[in-house]
Amino acid sequence: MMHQLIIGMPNSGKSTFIAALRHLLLANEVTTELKLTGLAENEAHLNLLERDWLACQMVERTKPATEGWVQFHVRDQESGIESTLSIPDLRGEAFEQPACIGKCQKELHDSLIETDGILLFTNADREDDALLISDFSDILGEDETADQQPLHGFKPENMPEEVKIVEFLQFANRRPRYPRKRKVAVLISAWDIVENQHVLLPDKWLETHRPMLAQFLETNYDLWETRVYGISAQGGKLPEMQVTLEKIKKPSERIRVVGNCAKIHDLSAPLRWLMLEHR
Ligand SMILES: Nc1nc2c(ncn2[C@@H]2O[C@H](COP(=O)(O)OP(=O)(O)O)[C@@H](O)[C@H]2O)c(=O)[nH]1
Ligand SMILES: [Mg+2]
Repeated sequence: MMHQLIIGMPNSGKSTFIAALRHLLLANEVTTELKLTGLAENEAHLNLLERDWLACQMVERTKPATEGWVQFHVRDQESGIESTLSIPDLRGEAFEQPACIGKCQKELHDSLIETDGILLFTNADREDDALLISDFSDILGEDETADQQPLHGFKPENMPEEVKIVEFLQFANRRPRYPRKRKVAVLISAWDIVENQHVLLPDKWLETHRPMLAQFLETNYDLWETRVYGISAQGGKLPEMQVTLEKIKKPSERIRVVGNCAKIHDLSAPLRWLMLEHR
C-alpha cells in the first residue's frame, strides 16, 4: 500500500481538498487521471466531508473526534497501476508540533519517514503568511478563545507558517535516519483568489509569497523533487460565492487545477505524479 501524506497548517485547505477529491472520484462527472476502484473501509468521515462540499458549505473544521486517516483505492488510467492512497485528515496542530514543541505524533512521524510523496498545502487567501485569528482558535481549542484573551509575548505557535512547514519537512531526513529523496507536490489552495487578482503561475506565486519555503525546496533539490500546483477545491470563497457555485450543474466542475499540464478539474493529477515514482 502506498502512503501519501497530506500536510499543512490549520486552515490550509486540506479537508476541502479531501472532500472535493472524494466527490470527483466517486461521481465520474469529468475525466481524471486516477479512477476509484473501490470504497474504503471507513467511509463515515469522507461522507460527511463530501456532504458539506456538495452543499457548497465550508467543510467542518477538523476536530479530534473527526480527524483520522482516509483511504482511496485508485487505478492510474494510463498505466493500469493500482494503489491505495492513505491520507491523513488531521488537525493542523499535529503538523505544528515539530516546530512548536520539538515532537511529532508517532503515527504521523512514522508515515513521514516512510512516505515517498507529500501533498503540502498552503492557502493563497493568506497573502503574506500572517497568522489569522482563526489559527489561534485551532491551536487553543474553542473554549479558550471564547473570552478572547490578548496574546502576550512569544508563543511558538505564532511562528510563521513557512517556518513550521520547513521544520516539519526537516524531520524526515534528520539523524538517525539517512536522508532520501522524496516528492513533494505543493498545493496552493484557494487559487480562485489569485486568479481573480492577477495572472500568476503557481511557481511564481510560491517564490513571491512563500519565499522561505520556495528557497528551502530549491536548495535541497537533491532531497525534494517539487511540483507546484494552484488548486481551487471549493471553487470560490464561501459564503460569498455559494449561489454562483450552486448553479454549476456538475459539482466536479467547480474544481480548478493549474500547473504541470493538469486537466482543468483534475485534483487527482498531483496524486498521480506522486504515485509514478513507484513504477
Ligand atoms: N476561496 C477558497 N477558499 C477555500 C478553498 N478551499 C478551502 N478554502 C477555505 O480555506 C479555509 C480552510 O479550509 P479547510 O479545508 O478547512 O482547511 P484545513 O484546516 O487545512 O483542513 C476555509 O475557510 C475554506 O473555506 C478554495 O478552493 N477557495
Ligand atoms: Mg481540516
